[in-house]
Amino acid sequence: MKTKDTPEEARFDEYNNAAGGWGSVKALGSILQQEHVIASGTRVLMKQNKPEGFACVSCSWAKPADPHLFEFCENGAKATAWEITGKRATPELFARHTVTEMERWNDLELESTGRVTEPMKYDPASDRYLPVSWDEAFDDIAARLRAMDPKKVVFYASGRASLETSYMYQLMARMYGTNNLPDSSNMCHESTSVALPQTIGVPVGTVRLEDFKHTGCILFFGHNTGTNAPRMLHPLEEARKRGVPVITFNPLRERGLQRFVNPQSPTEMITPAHTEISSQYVQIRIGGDAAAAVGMAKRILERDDLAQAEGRPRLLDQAFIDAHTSGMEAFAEVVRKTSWSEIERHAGVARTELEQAADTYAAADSAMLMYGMGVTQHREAVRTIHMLTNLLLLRGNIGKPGAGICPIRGHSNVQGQRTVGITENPEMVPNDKLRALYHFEPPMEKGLNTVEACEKIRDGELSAFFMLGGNFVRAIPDQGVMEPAWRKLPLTVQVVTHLNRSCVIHGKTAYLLPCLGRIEVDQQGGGEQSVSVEDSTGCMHGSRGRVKPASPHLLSEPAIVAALAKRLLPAHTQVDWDGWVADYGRIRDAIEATYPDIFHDFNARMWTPGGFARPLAARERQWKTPNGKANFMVPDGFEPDPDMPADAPGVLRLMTTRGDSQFNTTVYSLDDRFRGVWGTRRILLMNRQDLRQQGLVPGDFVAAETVSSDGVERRVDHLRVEAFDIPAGCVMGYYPELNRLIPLFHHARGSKVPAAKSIPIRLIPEPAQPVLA
Ligand SMILES: Nc1nc2c(c(=O)[nH]1)N[C@H]1C(S)=C(S)[C@@H](COP(=O)(O)OP(=O)(O)OC[C@H]3O[C@@H](n4cnc5c(=O)[nH]c(N)nc54)[C@H](O)[C@@H]3O)O[C@H]1N2
Ligand SMILES: Nc1nc2c(c(=O)[nH]1)N[C@H]1C(S)=C(S)[C@@H](COP(=O)(O)OP(=O)(O)OC[C@H]3O[C@@H](n4cnc5c(=O)[nH]c(N)nc54)[C@H](O)[C@@H]3O)O[C@H]1N2
Ligand SMILES: [Mo]
Repeated sequence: MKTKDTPEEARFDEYNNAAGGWGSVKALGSILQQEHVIASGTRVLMKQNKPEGFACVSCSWAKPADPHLFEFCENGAKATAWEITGKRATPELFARHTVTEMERWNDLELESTGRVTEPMKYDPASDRYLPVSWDEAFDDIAARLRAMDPKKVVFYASGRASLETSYMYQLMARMYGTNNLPDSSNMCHESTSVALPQTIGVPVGTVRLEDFKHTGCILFFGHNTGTNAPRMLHPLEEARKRGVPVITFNPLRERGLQRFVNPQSPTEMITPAHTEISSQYVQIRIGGDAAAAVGMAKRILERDDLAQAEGRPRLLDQAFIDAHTSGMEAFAEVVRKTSWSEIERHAGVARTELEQAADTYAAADSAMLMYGMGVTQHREAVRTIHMLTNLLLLRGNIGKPGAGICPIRGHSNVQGQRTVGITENPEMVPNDKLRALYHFEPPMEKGLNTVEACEKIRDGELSAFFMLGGNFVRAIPDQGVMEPAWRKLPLTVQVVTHLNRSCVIHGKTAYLLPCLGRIEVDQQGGGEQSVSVEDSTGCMHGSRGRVKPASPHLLSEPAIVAALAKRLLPAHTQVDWDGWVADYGRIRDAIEATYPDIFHDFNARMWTPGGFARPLAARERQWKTPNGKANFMVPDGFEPDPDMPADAPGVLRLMTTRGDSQFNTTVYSLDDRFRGVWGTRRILLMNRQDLRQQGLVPGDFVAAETVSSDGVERRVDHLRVEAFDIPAGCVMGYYPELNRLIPLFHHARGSKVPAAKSIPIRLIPEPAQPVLA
């Protein structure tokens, strides 16, 4: 496999096949081979997302009660192969390479070393990680943490760890004395967690899998489903086959949202048949979603006025609006006053396209709205989610079958981690319950979220950073500023499966604590243990590991948290950490005692086929907002980046997204099959007209430089430009390679999610290299 990224040798083609189909079967075979796990991998995959099996470690999409024989997708299978890989990052590997040497490896090269097998501690004298015993590691980490001010210690979680681990982790942090519990959600769907409680009174989506069977229309904003939640193509395909329109809003014509060949359907596999996933594709400009939603609302209001005047049935669900909502008149007034030319300018599409979308939407008795990072990772993401919700409220599309809002979450348990208390916000924590159950005073001061933690690290104000999974240093913005600051942290501790950039850019004292993955058998004193996760639709699932652990030295995540907690918190003996680890059922009892509404009869219900659903007030049309109503929100403008407008001459708007062969910072290969990019990630995909205006031709090399006012140079050199079907002024490139272009202050108003989808950049052509004979 090619691991060195040499864009000169890359290939580009128009990938003409549909998502799924034989292409995905072939890609699956090659990853099993690459990770040396063909036979075992195939057996293991049959247990993926099955009742009594394990919950996929890739995306968080719902797991149906009646799973397909292959209830996994190509990318879920890749994530499985990556976890059960035959490759090992052993102490011998660490002995062969200094950390400075490993710093020069790219993300793919680092993680391709395989599973970390033993706990390791950084040794400054030899510039190497050396093996350390678990006891020594825990004793030293606990002693160091005890000597620190808890307010200067951060406990990050990346979204994969189970409900059981996450509950223990937040409890340990709070007993220690801090709410510094940021998680990957701070870079992901935090905009949702801020916007939805204001509008409909719940922090999560309201759609369940069964709604796909009843819906009359699906609106799809800013998500690359074929790559990032491929199993969702199944319910989408079923809805399309019933004739349900799917209207997609995306600057890129993503392959999976156009055509899908079901790899599980024999007839589709042998004939060129496929399902057209999108009935209308609105190729919106980056950041144009709020304007598009307002345009659709404008059309609906105009047609509703006419219908009223002519005595025909209304388009608005006035009964719902009257009984359940507040703020409709103020919203309607702004919409009426907003001109079509302003809407067209911001959305970047013609009025007729938005009118067509609005008419289709208004013709359906029920509609669902799904969205991903194309919506949440913008300066004005919260405003956009407000506008999308308004669109649903106009027609009563919350709290009835086949309707609702569906933020498509990222990591396989990121929503669940929030549910059991991983949050920096003490207002979201059942502090009374914690007090009563564990007899301690939980900290009430707001903790640090991701951006705030970065600011403190940059300013040299933190003492330690503990990472429960993830690759924080690589996932955050502004590496040019953050990496040097990171190295000054007195202590970094990482619970990991694979070597990544955060292991080689480390604090002064640094530990790697290798853990079991979810797919591995977890044997404890009380026998084989299982864990649980929450999916994107608020359903909880049990998950049991199936594979022999990658190394006999690994500890489970609950065991790691317990071992540290016992040493860190000697005074709090009320928690039977050892008993919890011996039998995870007892951790679930504790979760149930803390959150009885959601988790009653947790142990009995965790294997319910399709999961058990958490109660969602908005689904019942109960609004847990301050005024007890669902709230229409009034837009305060449409400019996606008020303080960094990308309309100046020569300035382009860059989105940083995932390719088809990665899970976040874990890069499986250098190809992005659906976009026809082979063998490089050092690339910018551009509109032809922009290329011409910049005096560039496809295949040229440029440096990208961020346009910002703070005087800091942010630049990535040697990127190849290629022509692509993307709106003028917009550019696509890959995360995490381009993260150093995002200024830390460039984040969503209200939620502080880094605005990874809209970075104003300028291109600087590289002088052509003389060809040597
Ligand atoms: N295989 C795989 N699965 C994954 C992941 C992975 O890396 N690999 N990551 C997981 C995680 S943590 C997450 S959060 C999700 C991420 O899944 P996505 O939400 O799909 O995230 P991205 O890959 O960043 O793609 C963003 C999409 O939004 C579009 N977009 C960009 N800007 C705009 C805009 O302004 N408006 C609109 N309407 N669209 C826009 C892009 O063209 C792209 O289609 O996937 C999860 N699942
Ligand atoms: N520019 C840009 N930046 C982004 C984004 C973007 O779209 N564009 N997306 C943002 C989003 S949505 C997210 S969620 C973040 C992701 O940020 P993170 O969640 O911090 O990063 P990941 O890449 O998912 O973490 C990968 C690492 O997790 C570890 N790991 C894997 N499995 C396990 C396990 O079972 N247990 C433990 N303990 N560790 C494990 C492995 O060592 C692996 O190297 O990135 C954000 N950053
Ligand atoms: Mo995410």
